[in-house]
Amino acid sequence: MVKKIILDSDPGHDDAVAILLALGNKNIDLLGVTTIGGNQTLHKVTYNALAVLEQAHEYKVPVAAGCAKPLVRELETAPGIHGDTGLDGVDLPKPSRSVIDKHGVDFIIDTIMGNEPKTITLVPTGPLTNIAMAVRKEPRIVDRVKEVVLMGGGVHVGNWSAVAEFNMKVDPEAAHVVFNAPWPVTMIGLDLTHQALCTPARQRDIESIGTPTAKFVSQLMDFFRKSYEKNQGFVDPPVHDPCTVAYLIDPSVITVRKAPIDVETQGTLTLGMTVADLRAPAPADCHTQFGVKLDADRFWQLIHEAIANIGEGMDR
Ligand code: PIR
Ligand code: CA
Repeated sequence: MVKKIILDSDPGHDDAVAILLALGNKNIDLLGVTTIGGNQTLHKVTYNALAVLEQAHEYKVPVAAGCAKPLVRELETAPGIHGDTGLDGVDLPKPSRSVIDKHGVDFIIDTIMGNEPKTITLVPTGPLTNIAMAVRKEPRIVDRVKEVVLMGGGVHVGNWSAVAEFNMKVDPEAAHVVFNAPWPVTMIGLDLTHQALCTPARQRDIESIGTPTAKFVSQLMDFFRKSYEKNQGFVDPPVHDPCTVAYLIDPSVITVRKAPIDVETQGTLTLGMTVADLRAPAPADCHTQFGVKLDADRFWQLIHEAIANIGEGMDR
């Protein structure tokens, strides 16, 4: 079954791979890309989203710019990971088109309200500001979406503090709104995405496709590898964001566990921590779950197939 999704992202090396996976898989209907200040400023990540689509010769999927800053706090970007542009280290084509004339938050609301109930999946791969704003502006979207599958958080593991993941730490108040709205939320957190490691063998396999898009992904991974070695002490970089899309293409790629999850907004040491209550069993009305185990071979197979499908540019 084809799933209609909105990607809400802050490209970002791994966000770029998530966009390509969504574009290159026939079971995903990418209705639009909304952007959010995160890895870099809104202006830069919006340019990057357009450039990644341009790279894939995709000129129709609308791109709508969302919020430049978190709900309450100042924006903290991640230049140490993604560079000054947010997509350092790759040859980006200059976008031939611009964003649509609608705010990202309104694009999210109008798309959900304008489609049949329970047919749209939200896929946030950056800070949750746009999603929280949409919930506050049009609360009916909570009942109307199919589900939210987000990259962020982790069960008691962090990358931006000892216990907080970047997307949650940048806008903890927005994350609090999203996790506490009673829609189905699947958290693809660090404990899951740290299993999505781009080893040299995985990268060679992608390069073997031999197309411009394959080369582009390999350049993305070269830069991401260096960042992760320098800043996080990893040998191979974890490719976080496409895990969300992979789960939607084939749920068997990720084993999930139900548990109540909330977000810390007050803690001095724990700000932005996603707190999962692992006391079993999860209550009957539990609407949150998190990714536990990744089938890495299947994940990289999906990435490979999507890149191969894009080819020299897709016929769409
Ligand atoms: C931020 C990211 C990745 C690595 C670090 N160290 C910081 C970005 C990715 O785009 C992903 O969405 C999420 N935020 C992982 O924390
Ligand atoms: Ca991201």
